[in-house]
Order: sequence, then C-alpha cells, then structure tokens
Amino acid sequence: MNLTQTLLENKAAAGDKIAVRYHLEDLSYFGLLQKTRAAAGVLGSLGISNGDRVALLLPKGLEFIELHLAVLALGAVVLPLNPGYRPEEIAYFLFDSETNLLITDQEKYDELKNALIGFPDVPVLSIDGECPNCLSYRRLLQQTATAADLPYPTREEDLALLCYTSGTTGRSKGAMITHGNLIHNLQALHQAWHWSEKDVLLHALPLFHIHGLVVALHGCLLAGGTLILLDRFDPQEVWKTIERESCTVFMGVPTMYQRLSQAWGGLSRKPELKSLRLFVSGSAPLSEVLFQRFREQTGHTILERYGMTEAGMIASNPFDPERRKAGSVGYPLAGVQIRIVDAAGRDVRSGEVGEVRIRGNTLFKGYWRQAEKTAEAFRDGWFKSGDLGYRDPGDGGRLFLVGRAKELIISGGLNVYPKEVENVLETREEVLEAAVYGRPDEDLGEKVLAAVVLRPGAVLTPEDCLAHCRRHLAPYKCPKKVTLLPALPRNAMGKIQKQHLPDGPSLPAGLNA
Ligand code: MLC
Repeated sequence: MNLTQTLLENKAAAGDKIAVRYHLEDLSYFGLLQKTRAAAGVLGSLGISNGDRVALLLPKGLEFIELHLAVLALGAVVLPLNPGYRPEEIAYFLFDSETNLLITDQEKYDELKNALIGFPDVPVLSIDGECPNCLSYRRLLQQTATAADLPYPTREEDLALLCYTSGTTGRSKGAMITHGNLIHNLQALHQAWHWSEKDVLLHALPLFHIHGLVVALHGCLLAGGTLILLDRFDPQEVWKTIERESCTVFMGVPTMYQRLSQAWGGLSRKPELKSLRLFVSGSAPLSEVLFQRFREQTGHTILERYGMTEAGMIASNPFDPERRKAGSVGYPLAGVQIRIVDAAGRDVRSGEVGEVRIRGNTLFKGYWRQAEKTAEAFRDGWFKSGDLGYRDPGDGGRLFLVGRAKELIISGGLNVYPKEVENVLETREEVLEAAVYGRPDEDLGEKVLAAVVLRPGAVLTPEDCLAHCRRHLAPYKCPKKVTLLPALPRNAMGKIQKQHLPDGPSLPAGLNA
C-alpha cells in the first residue's frame, strides 16, 4: 500500500488528462508521473530510502508536488514545513525528527543557515540555486537517470507524513501518519463528497498542512480530477478563477469564506458559479452567521467538516445541501467512530456535552519518539480530541462541537498553543510572567492576544514584546496586541483567569496598565 501509487499509477494511462494547472502551465497525469520518477531518481541518487525523513520547506508549486510524491514513492517520510516558521522553529523540527534531507530554496536556506550551526549536518537540496553547502536539484535532474520503476516499498502501517503540531506544554510534537491512514480517509471522503474525474478543484490553501495537502491535493488526484493551483489566497482572484476555469470544488478555512463573502459584496458583476458543486469549510468552526450569509449571497450551502492532524477527517455534513446544518460538523465518516465522554472517561447520555474521543483507521500512530505524550493522548485505544461536543439524538446522532477541553487558539485555521507563545515572552528577562489567550475576531475567528507583567523596575514596551515574538515565532502565532499589566487576574487557587484579561467580557477594575 503506497499513497503515490494509489494516486498516480492507474491514471497515467489516461495520458493527457490535466492533473495540475499552475500559472497557466498544464501538467498531465502522465507528466506528473514522469516528474515524480525524475524526482525519485534524484532522491534515490542521494541515498534516500525507506523510512528516511525528508523535510519540504518549499513555496507552493509543482516542485513541491513532484518531490512530495517522489519521497512517498521511495518509502521515505515527508515532513511538511511552513515557510513562515522562524529559523529556530525549523531547526527544532529538523533535529527532533533527525531529518535525512532538507529540500528548500535559496532564500529560505540563507535565512536558516545560522540557526543550523552547532547541530549535526543535514544535507540540503536547493530547488533554485547553487551554493557551497547545498545540492542543486536542477543540476541533479540533468545528471541523474529518471527512476524507471518507482519502488513503493511500503505497507499500510508505514509512515507517510510526520506533521509537527504545537502542544499544550509548548514544544511541538511530530504526528506520525501512515499510508493506510491517508488512503482509508481519502476513500471515505471520495464517497462522501462524490468526487469524480470531472472535478476541477480550486486550490488556494497552503500545501504544508493536511487541509491543503491531504484533503485537497490528494483528494483531487485520487479522483483523477484537475487542480487549479493558486500561489496564495486572494478573494477576488478566487471568484474570478472559479468562473474562468469552471471550477467544481473549493476548500477553505472560515477566514477565507469570511473574506470571500466580504469581497462578494463589493463585486459590481457577480461571478457565474454554475460549475461549482461543492464549497467545503474546515480547520476551524464556521459561524452560523457566515453560513447563512454565504448562502444568501451565492446560493451555495457550505459543507462544514471536522478534522485534525492526528485523526485526519473525522466527520462531515451530508452531501445533500438540504441536510447540511449550520453549527454542526455532521456525522462520522466511514472508518471513524466517535464517543462523547465525561471527565472520568465514561460515555455521557445522548445529547449531553462531553469530550469527543475518536477511533478508526484514520487515527495516527502516535507522536514521533514521544511514548509518554502518545500514551497521554489515548485512552483504551481512543484518541482524546480535546474538543467538547454532543450528538443530537433527534437527528441521527449529528455531531455539534461547542468548545475545547484544552487551551488552544485557532487563528485563521491555524492552531496556536498559548504556552508556546508565553514561553517565548518569558525568555525576556524583563518579563515576570505572560498570559496568552484568544478572543473572537470576525476575520480570523479567534485572534491571539497577550498580557505581560514586568519585573519590578524593568522597562519594556508592548512593541518590544511584539518584536521579540516576531523574532522567535511564525507570524501567525504572534499576538495581535500586547497589554502590560501590574498583575495577572487569578482565582483563589492561583489559576490565571484568562476570561478577565483585556478585551474580554469583563476586566476587573484596576488591572489595566
Ligand atoms: C496570516 N496572518 C495571520 C494568519 N495568517 N495572523 C493570524 N492568524 C493567521 N492564520 C497575518 C500575517 O502574519 C501578516 O501579519 C498578515 O496576516 C498578512 O499575511 P498574509 O500571508 O498576507 O496572510 P493572508 O494571505 O491574509 O492569510 C490568511 C489565510 C492564511 C487565512 C489565507 O492564514 C491561511 O492560509 N490559513 C489556512 C491555514 C490552514 O491551511 N490550516 C489548516 C491546518 S490543518 P503582519 O503583521 O506580518 O502583516 C487542520 C486540520 C483540518 O487544521 O481539519 O483541516
């Protein structure tokens, strides 16, 4: 069982069917298989084989796709990295995973190289440049024979992806996702969303997260459809492209739908959407207001689904638009089982709120070399999602999510764990303590804010705190605002009451800086 084989092999025979359209360049399924073979030839010549970790720190584009598929075809493991991560974040991922090869571009490598000093050497393959410390992908492509046969040396339980997710304790953990996980989940989605080779997916998501990589890219390739790849999300561009390319499917996070809805209002001529059969939203809760407004504006009912890196796609609203419900994530997908449990881990009564626990063939294998964290994440074989929800017994057990058991901010579809940001703020010696928290935001869903208490006599401005965060954290994790406080609000047990921090519903008198 190998993901690349499942995605490509039987389609290449279809010859010139377009797999990917990027910057008006068309790549057929046959062409994509050829490029994947050529990339596998290069990687093979560098000694990459079964079980090796290969980090992809790349901009969106065809090279990302061919190298990703080639790594998987060789039985090696892809470590997708957000190019927005700061060098020290990337250095941590590379050394924690013992990456065997880093594939990046010259600009990123130049940014990163100082952070790699002092660590064991990681070979670097650059897709666009030549430098004394990097291998050149382009030169190697010219010098190396294309892999005649892709080896596909994997079994169902072998790792395909190592996806780093932040943790409640601050340090990121690598979620180990297998070929079996991905293939089973894709087959379930294929059925649930009626994918077919007639589909044309407009792809405006990043490729370094499972939403854009697995659900969108792999989903479309499995169907034998065509991907229209945009470098980045721009609402005007999305509306224009849907019409121009007769797209049938669009996937996005709620922030994208918020911006699409806003842009719609300003369009003097509304785009023709008759080709579009499915708008899917995921990675963060979609508000009921946005669900309704989007339907009134466009006539389309967004299909909301529920997923997470560790468990893949868990639940989806039904395909029938009449049965999609605002505020609900629908029903478990094929191969997934869910339970709702109380704090003691016992099943709650139907309709009651509890933590969502998940089991099934899409569940990851655990956290890379973190047996203890893996054990904590499971109970009796069920994964503790950390999400709170209930199932409506009057509607066939439809799942509603109502909150989170663990501290997590979802900003624009990206997870931010407060602890990680607090740890960074507290590395400043002027800072006595910091509290990082989320507040509702119309555009991002939730925004990250921070309150900081300085040591007696210390001088530091909110701008200094922000600049410090920007040096050490990816931009999306950085607080949108920092407030200096004389003390953090605490309850009688000494626990910080984040609901009382600034921009919350009620701030106790005297706490504002
Ligand atoms: C960008 N910015 C953000 C942000 N994205 N701030 C907070 N949260 C975010 N998510 C900030 C930048 O730091 C910058 O700030 C400014 O916004 C403009 O940057 P940009 O790069 O131009 O941003 P933009 O293109 O507007 O990006 C917004 C976005 C993007 C919504 C398109 O965040 C995005 O693609 N989100 C999707 C993430 C995703 O794929 N999630 C799936 C995870 S998988 P400044 O101050 O520097 O100007 C998962 C599982 C599942 O969750 O079920 O799917």
